[in-house]
Order: sequence, then C-alpha cells, then structure tokens
Amino acid sequence: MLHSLLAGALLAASALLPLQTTPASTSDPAADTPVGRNGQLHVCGTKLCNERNEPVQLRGMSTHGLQWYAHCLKTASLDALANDWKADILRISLYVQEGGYETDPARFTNLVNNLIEEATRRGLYALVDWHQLDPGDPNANLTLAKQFFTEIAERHQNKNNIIYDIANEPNGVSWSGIKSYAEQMVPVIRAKDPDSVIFVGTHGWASLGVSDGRSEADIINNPVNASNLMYTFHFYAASHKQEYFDALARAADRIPLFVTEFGTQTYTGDGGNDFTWSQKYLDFLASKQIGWTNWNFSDDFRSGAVFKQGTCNGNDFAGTAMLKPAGVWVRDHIRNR
Ligand code: IDC
Repeated sequence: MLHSLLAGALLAASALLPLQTTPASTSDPAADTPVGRNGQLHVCGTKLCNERNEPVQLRGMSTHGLQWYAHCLKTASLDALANDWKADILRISLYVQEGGYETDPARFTNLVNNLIEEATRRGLYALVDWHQLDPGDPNANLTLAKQFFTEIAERHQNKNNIIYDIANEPNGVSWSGIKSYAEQMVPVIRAKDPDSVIFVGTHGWASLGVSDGRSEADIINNPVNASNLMYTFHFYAASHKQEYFDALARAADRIPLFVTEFGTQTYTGDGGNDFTWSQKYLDFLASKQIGWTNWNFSDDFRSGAVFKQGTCNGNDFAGTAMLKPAGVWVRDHIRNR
C-alpha cells in the first residue's frame, strides 16, 4: 500500500517536471540551455557578451500584458517556447497602467516572480519589462518603479539570468527626461543586483527619437551615465521602414542596442504582415548580433499575437498548427539560426 502510494506520488511529481531535452549523459541537466551555455551577461562595447566575453544574440518572445494574457504562460506554452521554438529569452511585460501593476502591486509582483522562476527552470533569460506606455513619461511612475525593481532585484539577485528593462516606450518626454529617470533607477537596481544588465527605452516610443522628429544623436551626445546598460529600439515592420531602419543602422555601431519589441505588422500590432521588411531588419540585427524579442506570445485576436484565438485555453502549443502567419514566421526565425 505504502509502496504503491509512493510510486503514485513519484509519478505525479515527474508529470509536473518540465520537458528535458538534454541528453541523459550530461551531468548538469541545465547546462545545455541558453543560460547554461552563456551564464551572466554583460555589455561589452556595443554588444551583449556572455561570461566568456563572447558576443551573443538572444532571440525570443515578449508576453502580452500580464493583466490580460497570463493564462497564455503555462507549463505547456513555456515548454514549447524553450524546447520547440528554442528561444533564449522571455520578456515579461508588466504594464503599469491599464489594469496593471498600479492596481495591485503585490499580485503583479508575485506573478512576475513566478514567471522568472519558470524561465529560470528552463534555462531562459528573463527580461523584466516595466511596461509604462500611458503616461509616456517614465518619471510619472518613478515611485512605483523604485518599489517594484527593489523587490525584484532583492529577490532574484543571486540568479544569473535576469535583465531589467526600466521603461518600455517613453513618449511625450525628451531624451534628457528619460536619461534623468534612468540615472535614478540604475542605482536602485544595482544596490541589490550589482552585476545586472539594464535596458532603457528611447524617446518616441523606443524609436531612437525618430517618431519625435529627433534621432539617435540625442543619446550619443548625452548617454546615460551608467555602465552595463543598453538602449532599446522597437519597430513594426509594416509601419517603420527606411527612416527607422537608417536610424537603427547608424546607431548600431555607436551605442549598445536591444530590440525588446518588434512586429511583422503595423504599430497597432495588427494588420497585414510585411515579411520583406521584417527580414531586412532581422538580417541586419543578426549581422550586428543585436538581440530581440517579438511582440507577442498570446492568442489575442490581432495578427501580431502568435497563437490563434482560443489556443491558450488548451495545452497544444508546439509546432505550427496553432500559429497565425506571424507566429509561423517568428518561430522559424528563432529556431533556425
Ligand atoms: C498593444 C496591445 C493591445 C493594447 C495596447 C495598449 O496589443 O492589446 O490594447 O497595446 O496597451 C507597442 C506597445 C504595446 C502595444 C504594441 C501593439 O509597447 O503595448 O500592444 N505596440 O500596438 N508599441 C508599438 C506597438
């Protein structure tokens, strides 16, 4: 009786374990994962480097807003992202407004903590995205940002896979306003997690200023006074073409960049896909080893949500059957390097 009870408990426990793709001969099962292979990252010149000081290009997915699509982040979908898509990184999008963090800090912090653990278990980098958007000036949420990142950095300081993004898409704010915000936030995080890489959004909705009629020169001439920091760039290929591409191309050799969001469609995250421009961007990013996370890993109705509507209610996420065209394309670009 006791014996069969024990066997049953063991079986139940093993059913909960994430899928292992590592060969049984490997002594450390976590070794053959993105974090196992690369360890703690740091900024080296304009690139992101692994613990052996080799440049790495991370590729992966951004969640949708956690307040709406947390149910798309479950064992089967995260296993698919790690093992079938072969992603390196999960961007965890914590909206501040629109029903996000500000409405229940404890609940949302807990949710982010759990997702960090899920990413860590699978050997993925966890990009913690403070998804401020409206209001666009990150200074408007400064007190909340300090509170949130203090808790996250305190709790996860001993992990080697956390990247902090302190501002998703600043808008309606000058570059110097963002720089001032960053220079207040960086010490708050580094007080708890000194070796962490920190990302900060650029002006004009992370367009390097282009959407504000500005340019990357604002940043190059007046960089954030901090080490181990990268600037973010977002593009939606059907909306943001030559002018945006040119700014990215000019900036790539001057400042450390990471594309924390892109879509193959318009800036609404919806509409037709422009795979020609998407390919042009991704080829360029690969040539410069600039990492990226695609928007978004959910089954929202819009074309940029990779899963067909209703997928997240089930447990079938691997392969292409449940994917919209953008999902098929992006999965392919993550899997096939
Ligand atoms: C969109 C979501 C949509 C939501 C809207 C406003 O897809 O459900 O109603 O935000 O919160 C961004 C933003 C990102 C946007 C995305 C697509 O960072 O929050 O998501 N986008 O519009 N920048 C450019 C495009």
